This record gives sequence, C-alpha cells and structure tokens, in this order.
Amino acid sequence: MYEVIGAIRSRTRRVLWMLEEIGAAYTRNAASARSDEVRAINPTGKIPALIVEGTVLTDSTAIVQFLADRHAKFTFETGTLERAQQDGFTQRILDEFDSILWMAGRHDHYLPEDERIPEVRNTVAKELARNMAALAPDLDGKDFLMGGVMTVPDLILAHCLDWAKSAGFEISEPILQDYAKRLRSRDAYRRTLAMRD
Ligand SMILES: N[C@@H](CCC(=O)N[C@@H](CS)C(=O)NCC(=O)O)C(=O)O
Repeated sequence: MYEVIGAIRSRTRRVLWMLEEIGAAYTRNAASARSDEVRAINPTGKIPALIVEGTVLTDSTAIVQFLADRHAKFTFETGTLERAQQDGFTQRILDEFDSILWMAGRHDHYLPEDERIPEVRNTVAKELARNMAALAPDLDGKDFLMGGVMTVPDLILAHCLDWAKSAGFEISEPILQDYAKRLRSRDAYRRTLAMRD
C-alpha cells in the first residue's frame, strides 16, 4: 500500500496518474506544499512525496519511474538501449518543459512579490514554442515518445502540456495537440482529473 502526499493541483497528479495506470492500491493525503504537515514528511516542504513501507520518496519523476520499475510497466528495463533513450526523453522534458513552466509559475505567483519579473512570461512563451517545435518531429507517426508503448516521459510530457495550457500558454504544434488529446482520453488519466482534495 502506497501513501501519496500532496494536493491534486500540483505535480502530485503525475504520481496519482501512474498509480491509476498500474492499478496499485494507495491512500491519499492532500496536504499543501510548504504546510507543516508536508514539512514533517519532506523537510523541503515540496510535494509530491510517496511513503513506501515507511520510507519517504520525493520528486514526482523519481517516484513515477520507481513505480514503473517496481511494477515493470510503462518503462524499458534498466541497462537497455531503449531505457537510455527513454531516460533521455525524460530529462529533455524536464529541461525543456517542466523547468521553464516552473520558472513562469515562480514569477507569476510563487516568489515574493518584489522578486517577480513579469517579462519572464514572454521569454517562457517563446522558449516553450521553440521546444514544442523541436519535439514535434520526435512524435511524428508515433503514438508515444518511444513509439508504440507509453513510458514514463509520456506521462511527464502530457502533464506539462496540461500545465502549459492551464497557465495560458499555447500548444503550438498540431502533433502535440493530438498527442495530448490521446493521453487525456485514457481512463486512468480521467480518473485523476475527477479527483478533488
Ligand atoms: N522536481 C520536483 C519539484 C517539486 C515541486 O517544486 N513541487 C511544487 C508543487 S508542484 C512545490 O511543492 N512547491 C513548493 C516550493 O517550491 O516551496 C518534483 O517533480 O516533484
């Protein structure tokens, strides 16, 4: 039994989505980032965290990959060339989507007001558009980043595309629009979307 820590409107959704995909049993504690409750579990105050057999795991991508490895689903095996390619996509999505969206989020609402630079949003919009255009060929004629099989970086990318949309950034590439639609139509995704804290 897993325990997921974190409010739904955060990267916690990635962990819940993976758990729904693999059909593992879990409980939820929808604690907010930086709350005392979260700090008692993860001293950085960040969410999500996953408690497994009394051990606290942190970082959504690390947790999602752990679940994939442990349940041997949505991942290639470690030590294979396919796994190296899969991990390359994961890191690329984190560099080119997650970190940029987080930059926009910090300057939009997270940093102390006197540290926010509103113009960052324009730079982020341009950078996201460039990164989407660069990624589109990697999805041309494929259902998922690794071809016919959904793996961890697909889950992270689909979440980032949702995040971009909800933050008001355009999904500029038709290939990425179709891809996001395909992933959003999955039953496990829909179940996480219906979740409330
Ligand atoms: N790379 C980490 C980032 C975790 C993170 O920054 N989470 C946000 C919510 S989505 C948070 O807890 N922010 C609070 C803070 O930065 O103090 C992950 O993927 O889990």
